[in-house]
Amino acid sequence: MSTAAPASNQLRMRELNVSNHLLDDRAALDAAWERDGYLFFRDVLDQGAVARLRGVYMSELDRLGVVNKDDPQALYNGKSLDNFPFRMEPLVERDSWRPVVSEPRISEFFQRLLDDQPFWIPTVEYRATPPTQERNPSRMDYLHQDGFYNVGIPFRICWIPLSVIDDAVGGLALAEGLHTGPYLHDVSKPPLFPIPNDAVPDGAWCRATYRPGDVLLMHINTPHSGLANYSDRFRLSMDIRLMGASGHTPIIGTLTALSSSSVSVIGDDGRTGKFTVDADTYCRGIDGKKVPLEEIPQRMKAGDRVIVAFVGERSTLIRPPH
Ligand SMILES: O=C(O)CCC(=O)C(=O)O
Ligand SMILES: [Fe+2]
Repeated sequence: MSTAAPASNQLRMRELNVSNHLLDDRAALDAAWERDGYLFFRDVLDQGAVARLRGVYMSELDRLGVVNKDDPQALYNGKSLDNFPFRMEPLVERDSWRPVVSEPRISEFFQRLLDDQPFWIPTVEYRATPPTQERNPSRMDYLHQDGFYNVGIPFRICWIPLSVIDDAVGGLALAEGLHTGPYLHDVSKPPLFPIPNDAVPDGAWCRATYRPGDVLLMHINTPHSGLANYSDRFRLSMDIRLMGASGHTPIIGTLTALSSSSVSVIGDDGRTGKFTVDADTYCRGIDGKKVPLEEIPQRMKAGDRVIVAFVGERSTLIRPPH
């Protein structure tokens, strides 16, 4: 299968706006962000740092026997994926994101962009998406707004391609300018509240051919989805969440107590907190599903790693980092 052939009509999507020329112009960056709900930059992340992260993925894929480690294309060799760790758990366990964001040139870029120290939310997905034979008309993996499942953390999604992600490989598609309205998620359909298929007008969809060094920042409420991989290679990307350290950052640390009415946490940065829990607190498991209030105490326990977002005395979100 060639990645040069048009993969699907679906991909007659508009190109993302590129914002490199706006860097260092705070007002212009803010205006583009407000208008589009994203900022896309080409070739701004240190190539060495991106290559090192890609190397971590490739070593893991090689260990799993599904690629040749030195293949710049990450071609899938067709070996069974029966035991494939679809959420790349080995990288999750090793916290593979930390060395990347600690690289001075990477950190400097985000500081320049935010005009603030970057505060990283360790909600990270390491995606090594294999090709699929399935052809479903929408080609969307899962249309969603991160904000719906992360109430009270004003983060930006930071989506980083680690390989060339063209039409065939798919990558990420987003709905431009749809971050300002009410949530598109159907609140009458617990526990995942899916967005109805027709909620996004066709003309709003945008994507690009992504390359190592590029980065896409999305507003927390920008509707988006991964696109199924119709190529013959793995699609490699990492997504992590980011905000300015001077913003209203959540507490990331260890749970010390949890009931259906309150949560206590001790943060890695030394902050502690006790917050009320109510039916609107989005307490979620790793699958994103909302846990009913009465089941909350059974789902997590003292000692678990946790992110707690809050407004005043009230917790808005309790979730495992991953
Ligand atoms: O990369 C994908 O497939 C989806 C990414 C995503 O949902 C995110 O970055 O929030
Ligand atoms: Fe997302």
